[in-house]
Amino acid sequence: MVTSTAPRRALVTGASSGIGAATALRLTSEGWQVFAVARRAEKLESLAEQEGIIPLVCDVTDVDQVAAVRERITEDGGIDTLINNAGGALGVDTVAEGSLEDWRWMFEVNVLGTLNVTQAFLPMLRAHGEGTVLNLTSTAGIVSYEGGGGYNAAKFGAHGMTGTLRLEEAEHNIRVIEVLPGLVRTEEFTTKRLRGDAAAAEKVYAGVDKPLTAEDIAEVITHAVTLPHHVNLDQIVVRPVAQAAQHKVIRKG
Ligand code: 8X3
Repeated sequence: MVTSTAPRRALVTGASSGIGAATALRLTSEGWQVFAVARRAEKLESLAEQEGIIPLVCDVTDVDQVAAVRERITEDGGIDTLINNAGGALGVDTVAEGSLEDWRWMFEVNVLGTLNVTQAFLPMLRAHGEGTVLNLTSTAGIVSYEGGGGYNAAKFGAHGMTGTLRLEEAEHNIRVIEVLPGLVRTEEFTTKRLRGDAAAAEKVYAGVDKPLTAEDIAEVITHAVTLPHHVNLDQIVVRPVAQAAQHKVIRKG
């Protein structure tokens, strides 16, 4: 049942840093109640200081842990919005040389983790009557690039799943939004992808005038999920002006 005057309530995955953390903070600043999910308890601690954020430690790929989170959130009044942000990239290897293990991890977190959390919360969102699912994919989910390898494959997978979900859930009045960021500079994404090589990570953004920030994406997400429920921004591709296309990045200096 829809109670339109009640504060909005969201679950944000991958909330311990980057886009997830920025989104949790931004939504609470707009009066939302946010359940912030991440694997790393210590990284969630600082978020928990913000009024309106309830931190929950959970690995999105673990069925039992996600079920426990759902129970906790059910007791606490449920959610109307699910933001599947958890994900990531490992490696920039060619397809010829990519590691099966890296690919498996990327499929686990980007595709199967999103599937697992979505399946757990769909009944709650259907019962609410005006549910929203927002999946953070990537421009890597619609454009292949050399070295994109497993990340391209995983994000194409998440992109495909998001489209299917939109078709299947419209009859339950669930809107499904996909946000596809391009070059976003966050504290962890590229460093993790490049296995801690900070100098190589720095080169990704070298000379780029204003790569996007986590806060930029949080603003886009907040806009999309606070529009009237019948308005569905199906797919939002967000790039910095300096990245006119995946292969065309303007660098100065
Ligand atoms: C991140 C965008 O260009 O690094 O999802 O693949 S890119």
